[in-house]
Amino acid sequence: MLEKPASSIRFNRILLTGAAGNLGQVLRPRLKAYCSTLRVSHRKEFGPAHAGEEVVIASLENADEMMALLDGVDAVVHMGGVSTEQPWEPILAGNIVGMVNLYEAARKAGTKRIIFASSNHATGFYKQSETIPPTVKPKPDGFYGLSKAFGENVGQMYWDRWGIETLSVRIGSSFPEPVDRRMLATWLSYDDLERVVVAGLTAPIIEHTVIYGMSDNQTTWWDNTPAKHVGYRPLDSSDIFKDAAEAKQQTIDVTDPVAIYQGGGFVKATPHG
Ligand code: 15L
Repeated sequence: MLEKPASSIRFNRILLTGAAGNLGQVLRPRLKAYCSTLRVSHRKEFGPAHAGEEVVIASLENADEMMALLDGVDAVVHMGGVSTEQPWEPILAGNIVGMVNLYEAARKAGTKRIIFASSNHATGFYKQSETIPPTVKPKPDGFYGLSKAFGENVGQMYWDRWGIETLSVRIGSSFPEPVDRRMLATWLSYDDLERVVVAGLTAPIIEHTVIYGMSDNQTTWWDNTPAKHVGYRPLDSSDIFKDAAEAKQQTIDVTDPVAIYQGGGFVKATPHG
């Protein structure tokens, strides 16, 4: 958790979707410092509100529930939806229909800014031998990555047509520490996750910007230079975990697509039947 200046409150109400998910749970105690009220939502019951919070149960695919969820919301941190490769139906409901429902509700509620948890899997079929900027065309590595590329386009369209600003954060691997060699390149520490979200919430102008959610790792496949105007500067690095990660994974099959493409195991995931 980062130290906050006394004057860090900038919003009346922030909505955090997917508040009971892995990264939602990380952000929930951290976002409270930036708003008078933090509205936290999830599709199922997930316990009581903490001080300064409102709990709302809502499904992304239910347009009426999303309208009620966005009522009175100034800014959204959208961590909800499907976060792994899965069959098409849940991805269609949560990440395609749900994304449009979220933005339609935001438009009608007058919400001005959204931080969208996109994913590196929107560009998972670029090679690990490349270093790409966030401006490259998407190369999704499955239905999940495809839905994230769609989500980024939703953010673009709602900026161009309706003036809602979005920071699409192509999150790498946000875990307590990198657990394999791939994550030495893709790791995003929890403190840097907070930094990139807060940068997106507080930068004066975002329009629709795409950025990779990555720490300051020595090995990297992503060059965030085109998104420098967001003001995100990572302060953590995977380097201190390098020896441990390499010891855990002593050999690599360089002919395996998992080791060739940035998406790693997602490029071979087959939950599609
Ligand atoms: C993601 O988008 C997933 O949500 C997360 O669970 C990780 O697997 C991550 O990508 C990754 O690429 O490591």
